[in-house]
Amino acid sequence: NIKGFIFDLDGVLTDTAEFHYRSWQKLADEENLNFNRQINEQLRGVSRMQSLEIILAGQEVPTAQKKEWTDRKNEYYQEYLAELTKKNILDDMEAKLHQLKKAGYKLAVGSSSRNAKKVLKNLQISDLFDTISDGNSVERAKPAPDLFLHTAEVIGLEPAECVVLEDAESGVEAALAAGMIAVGIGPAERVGKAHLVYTSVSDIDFEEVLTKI
Ligand code: G16
Ligand code: MG
Repeated sequence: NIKGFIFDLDGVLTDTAEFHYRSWQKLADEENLNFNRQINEQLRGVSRMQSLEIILAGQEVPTAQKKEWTDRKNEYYQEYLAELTKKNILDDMEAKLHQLKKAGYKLAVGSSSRNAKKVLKNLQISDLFDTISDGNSVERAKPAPDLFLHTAEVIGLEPAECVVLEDAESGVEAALAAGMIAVGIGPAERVGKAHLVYTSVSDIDFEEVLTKI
């Protein structure tokens, strides 16, 4: 019996992936690190430091240097966030959120991003959610189930009562590990392990989600 929906942020409610990409690319160009759009695809849903580790691909770098690089990347990212507005909400997601809320479902955000609250504020949809869990909420990032389990606990639901919407492989894995229903958004190669898959955000049909699972 589904009582709530937990939304990933980047790639589900908004497309900040492009801003993450440009910020990493700028850092990579400055520091002569190998990076491109293809590598960026692997960073979907992955925490900031883990993203740098993927870019470094085993290259050893002192901890202080890594910290300075991730801080700098985040400064570039925050410059993009300053331009973020309501227009950046993906498709008809806001209307869909209002419908679910009206129907009595609990709504939450479960994002790996430490900037999630700022992003939601700029999108002007913070008030729609009963709770917002982000990269600061738990120690272990996706694919660990911790973030989603924490979110369910805060809104007072059992894992099996929650549906998670995710665009990242690591996020789908986290939802499944948490014992929740996973709805994947994107190509099957990426989110095919989910219970139900939609190609894009605009294809999501919540009536169908509720009847099919
Ligand atoms: C998002 C993005 C990731 C990003 C991560 C951390 O996760 O998909 O690419 O690396 O947040 O972001 P920050 O550097 O802002 O803490 P999600 O879970 O919302 O898709
Ligand atoms: Mg995502």
